[in-house]
Amino acid sequence: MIPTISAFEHSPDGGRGQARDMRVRWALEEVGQPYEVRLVSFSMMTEPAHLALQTFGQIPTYEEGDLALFESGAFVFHITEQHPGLLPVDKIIRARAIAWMFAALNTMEPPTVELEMSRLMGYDKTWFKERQPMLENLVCVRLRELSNRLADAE
Ligand SMILES: N[C@@H](CCC(=O)N[C@@H](CS)C(=O)NCC(=O)O)C(=O)O
Repeated sequence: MIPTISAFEHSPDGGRGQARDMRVRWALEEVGQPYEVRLVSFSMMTEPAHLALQTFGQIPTYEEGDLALFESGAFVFHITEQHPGLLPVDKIIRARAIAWMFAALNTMEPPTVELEMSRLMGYDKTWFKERQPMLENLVCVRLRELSNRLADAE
């Protein structure tokens, strides 16, 4: 069954189809699974047909036969369960790999998205100059912690 994902027709940064759908495309391509992409406009994202697939009116969405999912992390996890090779088989190592998936989504992504959204949407606001260094610092702290962990693991 060929899955279909949705992506931005035009993203706020002027891109096309290159937002949180990227991680899903990456996982599908790693396992050699062909897929289709439905590009949606911001107005299409508010329509009932899209809201039935994504409660919050966002992209990406994932459809595969009778299965419709939202949350890109859930798509990637689903893909790992359908195809060997992305997650380790050993239970302990697999659990650790899943913890890193959550770390990417819950710990690394929020500050980086916050920083980028502030740059995109807040550059003309009065708070921008004060807030930006705080957001940059938080991203740097997280990246340093990650880099230290990787260095320890080598
Ligand atoms: N946690 C969701 C986040 C989805 C999300 O924030 N999508 C963005 C594009 S990457 C979006 O649709 N933004 C438009 C909006 O929120 O109205 C996921 O990972 O799927």
